[in-house]
Amino acid sequence: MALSLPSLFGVLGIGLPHDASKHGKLIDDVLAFSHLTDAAMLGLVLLGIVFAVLRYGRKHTAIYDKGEAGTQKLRTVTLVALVVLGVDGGLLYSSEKGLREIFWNFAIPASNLDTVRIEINAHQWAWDIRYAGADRQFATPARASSDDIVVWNELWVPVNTPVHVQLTSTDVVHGFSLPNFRVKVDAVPGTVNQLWFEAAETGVFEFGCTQHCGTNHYKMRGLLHVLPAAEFHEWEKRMGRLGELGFDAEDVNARWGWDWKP
Ligand SMILES: [Cu+2]
Repeated sequence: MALSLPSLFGVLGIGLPHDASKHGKLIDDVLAFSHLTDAAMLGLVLLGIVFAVLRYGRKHTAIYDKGEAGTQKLRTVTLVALVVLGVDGGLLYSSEKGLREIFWNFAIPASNLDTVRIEINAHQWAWDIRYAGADRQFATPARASSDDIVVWNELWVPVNTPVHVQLTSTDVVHGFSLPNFRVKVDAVPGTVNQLWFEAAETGVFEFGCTQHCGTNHYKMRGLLHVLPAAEFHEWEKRMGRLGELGFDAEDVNARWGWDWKP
């Protein structure tokens, strides 16, 4: 393991969770920049205070300064303000760039034929998860689809493939969060929200609810399995067959999916 600040934090058990995603670095870089500039500004302010205390002590008499134009003090204050504006502007720019080009750019998963689409119905206190199966059609109250895969609190996705999630809630606001992939979005009753991510490595990762959604909020902990693509497709086929075995054309309540939102 290369010696870096994140790896050192990992050993100490502090800092961000391991980034297992293709684009998480964009978020981490913005955070690192923010923390470094915060630390630098804090350092400068502390240095100034320590210097003033040591240099002047109790002997110094306060001087009132109105900050007249052209004075050295005003120039210094203007320079500091410009640096702060520059840092904040840089942060705003890189955050917006990452969001618009990647995280909120749903044209990326939409234009990839391999993208795995998942619908999630959050409720107190579990995640109902639905995959469309081989026919790529989600079961809706208006349309039966016999091979949908429905699972609880566990997600399976292929590595190096976009995963596009649309989700809603049937009771209160829940928050769907995948810390290892640096994405999260709220599940809100009456509306469908979405996120997408791409796993860069296989493994098992946690996801959870980030809104305190009631007494048993803690139960909304789930596992995300990232599999090699071939293994994922095997899983998909096997689960699709299981879905067909349990399919009941009369059971409209089981068809809680919706037409995929473009
Ligand atoms: Cu919740």
